Amino acid sequence: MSRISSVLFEQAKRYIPGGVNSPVRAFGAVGADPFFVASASGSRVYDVEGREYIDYVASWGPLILGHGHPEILAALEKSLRKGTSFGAPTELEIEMARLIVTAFPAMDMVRMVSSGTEAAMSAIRLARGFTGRELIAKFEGCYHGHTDSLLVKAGSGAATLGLPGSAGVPQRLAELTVTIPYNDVETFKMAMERYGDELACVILEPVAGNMGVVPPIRGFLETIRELTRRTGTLLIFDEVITGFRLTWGGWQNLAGIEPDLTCLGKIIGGGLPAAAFGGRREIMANLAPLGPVYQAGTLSGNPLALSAGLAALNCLRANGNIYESLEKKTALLCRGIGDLFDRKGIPLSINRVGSMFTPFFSGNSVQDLTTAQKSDTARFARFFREMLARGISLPPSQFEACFVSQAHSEDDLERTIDACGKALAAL
Ligand code: KE4
Repeated sequence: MSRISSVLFEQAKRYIPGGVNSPVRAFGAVGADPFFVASASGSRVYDVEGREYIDYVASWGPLILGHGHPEILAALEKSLRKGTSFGAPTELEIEMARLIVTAFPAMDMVRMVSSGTEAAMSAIRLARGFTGRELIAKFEGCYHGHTDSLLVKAGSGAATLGLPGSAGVPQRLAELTVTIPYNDVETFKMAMERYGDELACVILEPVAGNMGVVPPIRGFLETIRELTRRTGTLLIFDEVITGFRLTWGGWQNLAGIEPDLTCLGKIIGGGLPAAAFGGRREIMANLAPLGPVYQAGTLSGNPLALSAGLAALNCLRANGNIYESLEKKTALLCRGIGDLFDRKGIPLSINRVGSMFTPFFSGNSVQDLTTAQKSDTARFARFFREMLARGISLPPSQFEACFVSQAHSEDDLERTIDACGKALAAL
């Protein structure tokens, strides 16, 4: 790592726990210290010593257009001149809400918040308020932000009442969350048999990104939709990553499944803090000030964040073939990487959906958290460090998603594949 980053990291650790404002940034999972970013543009990030990296973190998903997209910067400059925050309604909020409900037919109404955590936390509270039920269900390996009810891990056995997934989460609260293995249809059916009538909601990532990329197996989402409808349990799709990542709208549009509530984030903020949750009018009408479920936020619908988000979404909408282009670029990259691993005889299982992918250091197919955790994380860490040394910035964890953006050129992809070949030779 660069000397200046080392000095900055020591300084940061004096004032900020672990030196970072979000744990994964500390590079703990890859046995290195983080580089400090000075700037970014297009597909590149630059560290404080001027080193250049081709970036596949993309701020953990938001930057589908790349860093510093000119139309987003222009929108921000224009918005800045009018002020930064008012704590009062603006026309931008109507424009964003209208765009979202048009892109997501399952949503009649939407409420803006400032993070994916807030979106999921609020959706859970709304589901509990709407149904009058307390139990909720989530899937192991899915991450929905750090709200207590969702920082819960599986108890003993499948479809059990949860255990705290973090210190500070009360056992009694964790027991209100049922946890089920992802893609495990039979266990889900058993959970619905046992708890269905008590469940306020089932929440999941329709394409998981937080155990690494894990797509739903055939029939998994359909079964969840059918059984939750039968028991009056609300289905919440957490599309914070997948919203506008894989198509205009969400995975729900491609899967033809209508959840009752949807959480959004990342891309809709264009790199600034904006997120949202929305759903059917009869459910959303329970939110304050209309109804009894309280939810609020000082910077919810912030004009700067919405200016950036709307600029990003309008770029995506105007560029009809962007998703096809991202699909092709990411497929080319993953094929190139896969071929190198095959030639080297190193076990690799790449899961890819559209422009999000994870190279699992495993010879097995990865369909859930258990199979994901069988990956050779030590070897992934060495690969991460070798790639970083060759100017490629991957997410610093085996259990995250890499993202390709519109800004990644064919040359970037070729350079990444070339760096991968050299990194493997050094492993
Ligand atoms: P935030 O509160 O971090 O904005 O969003 C939480 C969240 C909710 N739902 C999904 C599907 C998410 O992926 C996230 C956050 N994603 C992580 C990375 N996978 C954010 C990175 C971090 O924690 O620093």
